[in-house]
Amino acid sequence: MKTYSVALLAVALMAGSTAAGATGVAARSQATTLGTVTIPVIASGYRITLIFGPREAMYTQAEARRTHPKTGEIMLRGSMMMGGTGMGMPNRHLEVHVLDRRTMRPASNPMVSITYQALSPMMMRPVSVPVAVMVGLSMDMSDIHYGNNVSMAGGTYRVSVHVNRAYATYTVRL
Ligand SMILES: [Cu+2]
Repeated sequence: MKTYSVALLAVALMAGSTAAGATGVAARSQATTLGTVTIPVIASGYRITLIFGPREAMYTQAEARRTHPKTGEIMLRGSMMMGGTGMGMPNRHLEVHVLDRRTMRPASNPMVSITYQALSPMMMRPVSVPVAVMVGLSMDMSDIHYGNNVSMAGGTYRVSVHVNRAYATYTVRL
């Protein structure tokens, strides 16, 4: 995804840990404009950046070779969320970039899982995001990231990201 605006006004960080021994970090975006949100946090040797933007077209490598799209993203693994019973059409793109904090280069082959949960206007159960591995069209491998299109109405959400044994929790107002 190309990020056109960083609309984050405030980020608060706090450290945490789980009984399992993973270490985590929480971040909060307090207000946003223009619908693009970028929140980086440092957790256990990783820089884990959550980005929300508008829905993206996502192509397999074969589709991209065949149709030469001009915008969107290439999927290296996984598949695009199409929406379906009980969940509206995807309206946003949720992606997570994972850098090795020491080298600030993409972590190699991290295990990434992502869930989100609406907190308001109505509390909902956590939903897990089918994680695809993507690179923006015309971007190089430094853009590699994890996530999918999602259907998320306006509201406040908690997004939890696990990267190997590290985790980060984000509170986002969309
Ligand atoms: Cu993406």
